[in-house]
Amino acid sequence: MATSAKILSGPVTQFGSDVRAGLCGTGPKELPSKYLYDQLGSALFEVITLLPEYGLTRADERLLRRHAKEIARLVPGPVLVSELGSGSGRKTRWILSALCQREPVSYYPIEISRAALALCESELGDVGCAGIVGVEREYLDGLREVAALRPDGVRLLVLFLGSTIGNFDSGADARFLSEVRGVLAPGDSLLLGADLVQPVERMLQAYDDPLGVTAAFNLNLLGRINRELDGAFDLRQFEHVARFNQATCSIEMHLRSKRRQVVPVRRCGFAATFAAGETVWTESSHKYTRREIAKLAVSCGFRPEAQWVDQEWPFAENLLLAV
Ligand code: AVJ
Repeated sequence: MATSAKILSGPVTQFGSDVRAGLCGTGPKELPSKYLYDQLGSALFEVITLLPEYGLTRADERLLRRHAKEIARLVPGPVLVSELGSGSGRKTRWILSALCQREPVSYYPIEISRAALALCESELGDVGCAGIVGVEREYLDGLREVAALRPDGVRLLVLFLGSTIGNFDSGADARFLSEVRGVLAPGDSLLLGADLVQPVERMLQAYDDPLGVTAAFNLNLLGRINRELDGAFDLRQFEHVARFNQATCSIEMHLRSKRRQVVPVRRCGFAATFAAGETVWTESSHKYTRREIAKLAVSCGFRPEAQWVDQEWPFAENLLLAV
């Protein structure tokens, strides 16, 4: 390569090595969806939650608002609340305020995105009786740290909202929930939000909106590689693709190369080659059935205590008790 003299291998970050692994092999290219959420990506996701075609987040919030009191009643105190992925904190407000009616609550959002943690802390700062401690870690590492802080006699309530569980590959959702269960003690609980199957056209619209916000959210991953790893992606040479994978019952997002191109990622010291039409898989969003969630929970050491489903958008909130 002519430019090889300019290529420097900087410090290898996890992001850098994941990007290299995802773009360099001979098989299908992929990038982990967790990297969609830098500051710009988190802001774009917030806009997605406002799209008429994307009802998921609003359904999640409606359920939490409507059933917060009941949820609080089903989770006897005192509790320490931790959340896997803080999101903006808007949905969590309802649960925290309901629990706070009873006694002061400590809240530990766990998030690898510092931008998301900051949003959440400012959003929830005024929920008077909740002490907020952001934990900048991968989910399980963070949860282990939080569990170690639990005072005697205090139960853990873990929130895993927004159907982030759907982003794990099939099988990986169960492995992840089992690991979460392994950190918990009997009597602790997990509040799990999961998006449900609906007609394919409606699911596709939610991930390929006419305003192009989801396309921007997806393409921003290449922009992030440019910014953080000194990549040379021309975002106009890629397009957003959303498709439904029948076999895994998930909506997949891909980025498709419009032409053959070779793209240096200078900080990682490699260049990725794309054939015309080649795709990079960036996210899977599995859609569940109600029974599937209950079965999954049981197989991972939880007892389903309650399930609430939204009337307008098929989304299920599940209260699971660690047994
Ligand atoms: C926040 C992971 C639940 O999978 O629906 C939204 C992310 N991706 N539009 C989802 C997302 C494209 C979202 N989750």
